[in-house]
Amino acid sequence: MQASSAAEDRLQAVVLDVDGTLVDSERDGHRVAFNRAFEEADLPDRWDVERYGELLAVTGGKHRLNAHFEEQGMPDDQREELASRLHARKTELFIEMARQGEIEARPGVSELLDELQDADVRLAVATTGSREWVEPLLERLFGLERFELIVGGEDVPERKPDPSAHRMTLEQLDLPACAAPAIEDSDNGLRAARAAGLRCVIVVNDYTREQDFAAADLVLEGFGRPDAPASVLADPHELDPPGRLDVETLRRLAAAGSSAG
Ligand code: XBP
Ligand code: MG
Repeated sequence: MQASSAAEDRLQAVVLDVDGTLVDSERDGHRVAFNRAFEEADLPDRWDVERYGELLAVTGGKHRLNAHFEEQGMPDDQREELASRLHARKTELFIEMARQGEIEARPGVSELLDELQDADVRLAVATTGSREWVEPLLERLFGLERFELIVGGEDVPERKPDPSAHRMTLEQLDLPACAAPAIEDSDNGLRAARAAGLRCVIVVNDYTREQDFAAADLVLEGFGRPDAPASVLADPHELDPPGRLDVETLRRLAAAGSSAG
């Protein structure tokens, strides 16, 4: 076995986002479930792909509903109640979709998680989504036991871009930020991770491709697979990933993180 270098030893955990990162869940998952909840409640509202993209600036499903109804001028107490009710139903519908296999892992994610586990890198999740659906989804796609820790939207006082979820994750892992880079898909996720001091890899998706990722440590088009390499969109530390996000690249990032602060 190859002896590990000091730089390699610095990567101890990876802090993973769920929505948009491990799974492409927004457009064909949450959006669809929100629309079904509107329909069941006999409401005329429907979120098309573009409208939902605008609303993604608001993190957290209940807050997204509230923002939408606020735009319509609905009184506070009425929209709070409606948003809570619809969000609860949307969550049930999304769990059904997850259990039926309608929400898929992004290509290359399972391979990366396997590789991280084989390398004894700890896996943690820091998400703005509710653990109520996150857990059944992760169970179905990857097996829940892989993840040492899941910090969900209900566990923190503020949602991303606030750094609470990443801070809590680091505290519970009991690791310095340089040992645990984050993987995110959006500017909100990037801001949250960086504000908590974590290095951050961005894997873009159709909703986030045009966002500002100037503060990211690596920006990739996808996770990549040996037979389907992903383009590198930005690589300020010259990590030079081999067409996919792999453990070696994350090790180099952790080493770059500790020297660059
Ligand atoms: C994800 C979210 C979530 C989901 C829906 O943001 O904002 O709200 O859209 O989940 P991130 P809930 O990927 O940055 O964590 O309805 O459970 O909130
Ligand atoms: Mg996300």
